[in-house]
Amino acid sequence: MKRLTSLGDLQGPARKPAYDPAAHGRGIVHLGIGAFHRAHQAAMTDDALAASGGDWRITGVSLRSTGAAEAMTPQNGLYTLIERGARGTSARVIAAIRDVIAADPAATLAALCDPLVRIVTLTVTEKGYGFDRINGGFDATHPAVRADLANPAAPSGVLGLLVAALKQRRAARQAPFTVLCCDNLPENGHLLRNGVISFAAAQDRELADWIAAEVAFPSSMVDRITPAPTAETFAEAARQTGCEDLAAIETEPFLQWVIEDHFPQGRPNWEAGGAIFVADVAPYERMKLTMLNGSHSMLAYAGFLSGHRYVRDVMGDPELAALIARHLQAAAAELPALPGIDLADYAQALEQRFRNPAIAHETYQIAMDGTQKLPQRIFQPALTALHAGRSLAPFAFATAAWMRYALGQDEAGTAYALRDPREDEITAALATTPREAGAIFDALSALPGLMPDELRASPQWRAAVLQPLGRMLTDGIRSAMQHETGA
Ligand code: CS2
Repeated sequence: MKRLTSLGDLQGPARKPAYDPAAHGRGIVHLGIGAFHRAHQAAMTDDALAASGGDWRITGVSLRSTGAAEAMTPQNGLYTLIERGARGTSARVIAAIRDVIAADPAATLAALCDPLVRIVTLTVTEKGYGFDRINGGFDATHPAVRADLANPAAPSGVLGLLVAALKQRRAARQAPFTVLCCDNLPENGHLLRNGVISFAAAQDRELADWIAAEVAFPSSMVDRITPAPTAETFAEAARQTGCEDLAAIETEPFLQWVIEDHFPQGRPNWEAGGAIFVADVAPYERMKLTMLNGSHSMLAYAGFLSGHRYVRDVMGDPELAALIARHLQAAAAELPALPGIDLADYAQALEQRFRNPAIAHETYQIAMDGTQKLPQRIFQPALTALHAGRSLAPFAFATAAWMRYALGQDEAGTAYALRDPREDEITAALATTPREAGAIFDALSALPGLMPDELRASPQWRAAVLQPLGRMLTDGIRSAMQHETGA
């Protein structure tokens, strides 16, 4: 079968872009060109190009791996986006990505310095930045941050590249780009702004002041459940396009992007793809992080330990489904009212999405990077529940499930990798710890910067986590879940 290389190759039902890609120049550099970007921002940019044109095609950057470039470069950036829902499957070919740079810091820096680039978007995952999440600013022990601090003229990490590019643009009297974070972090624009400014200040105070005055860092909330592609994804892409497509991605029909409208150098007409522009994204982000992502993390750990490979299987397990409903309700209770949003409806829509029978989303995929995810997903609402005197049980159960998961061995004794950037620290902390709930809680909650001090110091919280964790260790995850649900 012929490889997908141009829109003229397409044969089959997949929808084609409604514009001529060659007629549009580049305006965006995206750092972190994985499945999520291809299912989300690139699709919305494709809609914007079709509706309103503009020079907004994307240079995609993979900072370390070469897989995306190997798949996309021979295809001139084209790929099939497959949407799978309970009502069937549809596909479209996306042409918004102009080229891909892989593991090439010098080429990335050059792209960031192109005066035509007006926006830099990012999906590098929570661990990719090197933020100091407790004190703000950057974490000097993060490997990429450490390397770039030592050698700021030849950076390879996110903060180093952004600061070096802004420095060059300032020296050349070019306008800066707008920096748009699209990772699942609370107030992600502020976090990134603080990280970039403090990293710049470590080398050049004037540069830091210029960035503070001139560069926009809008926050954004992104949402689309996107599993890693499988052989079935590529087979479906071939049916849909008549071509071999090694960059194909599959995702759910749902798509949401809420963005602060602060783009001094202009932006694509992302509204055409359904983006919503608001003055303050923070409450939307909190809603999504604590309800969708919080219940996702809980179901990932408890589901994985119960032997469920996919989220849809978790939803078919009555005890887990009840725990998810309970978690969603508890998370909603910790949120401020959002005009126009009914949180009960939002919860119901999430359960529906998790149930999607056509999406094979692995619990093991969601379980990765727990130390980077739990603070905003679980500990933040746990802390507000503690302050308000509301039940801690749902958040404590999720934390216990993560702690049980962190032992790295399932109930049948099979070992698995945690796939967490702090895996070595976790393993070291647990190596000398007896298999007892209190000892495990103490060892893991002592990981620096993980659990807010106030929560860690609360005897009520400790007791709330120890109950289910103790049951998981002595009677197993099923019995702990039954106890929670009263089954
Ligand atoms: C998931 C998210 O892997 C995870 O941690 O919770 O990737 C989730 O699927 C997305 O945020 C949905 O928008």
